[in-house]
Amino acid sequence: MIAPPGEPRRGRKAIRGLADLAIHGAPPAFTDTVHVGRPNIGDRAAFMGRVDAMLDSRWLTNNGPMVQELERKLADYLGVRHVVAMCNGTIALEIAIRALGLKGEVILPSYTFIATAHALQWQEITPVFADIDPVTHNIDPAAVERMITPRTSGIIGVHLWGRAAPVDELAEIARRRHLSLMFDSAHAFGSTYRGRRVGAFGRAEVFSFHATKFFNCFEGGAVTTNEDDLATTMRYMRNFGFETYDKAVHVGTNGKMPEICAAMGLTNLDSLDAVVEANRVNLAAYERAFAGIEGVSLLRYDPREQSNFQYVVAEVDPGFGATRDEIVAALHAEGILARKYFWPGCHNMQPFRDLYPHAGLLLPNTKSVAERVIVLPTGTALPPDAIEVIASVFRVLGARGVRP
Ligand code: T4K
Repeated sequence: MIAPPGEPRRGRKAIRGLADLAIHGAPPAFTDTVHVGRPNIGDRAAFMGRVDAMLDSRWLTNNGPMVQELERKLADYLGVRHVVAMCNGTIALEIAIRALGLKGEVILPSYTFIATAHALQWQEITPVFADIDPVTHNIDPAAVERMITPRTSGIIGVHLWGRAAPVDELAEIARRRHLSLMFDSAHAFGSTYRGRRVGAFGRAEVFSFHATKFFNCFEGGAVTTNEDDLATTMRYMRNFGFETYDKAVHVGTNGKMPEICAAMGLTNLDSLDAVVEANRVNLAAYERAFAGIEGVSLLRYDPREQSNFQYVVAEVDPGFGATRDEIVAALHAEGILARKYFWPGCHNMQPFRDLYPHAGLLLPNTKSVAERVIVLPTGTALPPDAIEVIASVFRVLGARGVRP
């Protein structure tokens, strides 16, 4: 359990004015850097036991027993027929996109991690960026509808920050316009939409189990689906297209999850509840610490839904005493590596910036949200007094600005 924040730890400086800030020459609050993506690590002895069993068995990869056990447990947990484990979320996206037969143009938000867009462009499919809802930060169904052309083959919804995308509205558009709908669910492991766990929506959903994710397998990912044939195709595709020895039936790649990653996943699955609880306690502490700071709001999670709370997202109003970038610079100077996810939006990064130079004209909400978000550290490795230090940086900058 993570202790609630209190006064800075003995020896940790208090930040009461500009002179206390590291950007003005004071010593940093943290010499051991505090990261947004610090991995959550389950029971080490249990993990080591699994590694010993794996080494004894001399079965290290290629759909081994631990991968199969992980797939079964994940299918159970997510309430979906098939979980196809992969080596990472990006390859899982690529395989799902190919197995669904997407081509031409596919609509997705620009406000997402760049892997969502790369997975399309890698296969020479045009990513068409639709704007987001400025409140939820998720793709706006009305914007999706506006971007459909005769070349559109599908929609990728992203459950950003672990809050479900507008699943029903997207499904209705996909049905009416004869498009395939899939989800990038990299952030949403354990989250619910209308009480049902994310994982069985659309034709397929894609998870990332990267080290920085709330549930991690070192590196890893999975595609989930209720479609039997699709699952079979993806199983072949992740193994060079092989159906059996000496018989390839599809174009394929190497998307296999190794046993050591599944061992980590099985171990971390056992401490999932404790990690969610730590994130929930951290978020409540952030909410208390930021309560009196005008001009900064923390993203809210719908209390009717389950969430993993793995992202603490602060939004800085334009009228705040310091800009978003000044705050980030001040936090970095204190040894707190807050992040500007997902600035500046995929459409402003290469190759998309050169390929689709006018994409930004239809993305006003993406621009304004990307310019005001700061993602703050959470998770089981967060030092207990970090939240109060972070809030005091915001408080001082909000009241005084950055310049003395
Ligand atoms: N779709 C979406 C919506 C995604 O967010 C992602 C991944 C994907 C698809 C693709 O899934 P994968 O192919 O990755 O499975 C990080 C992660 O690398 C990336 O997985 C994640 N999204 C994205 C949101 O964040 P970066 O560029 O921020 O940097 P990274 O991974 O170097 O580290 C972030 C912070 O975590 C750093 O301050 C260092 C710290 N860290 C990192 C690692 C790996 C640790 O403290 N320990 C560690 O072991 O991308």
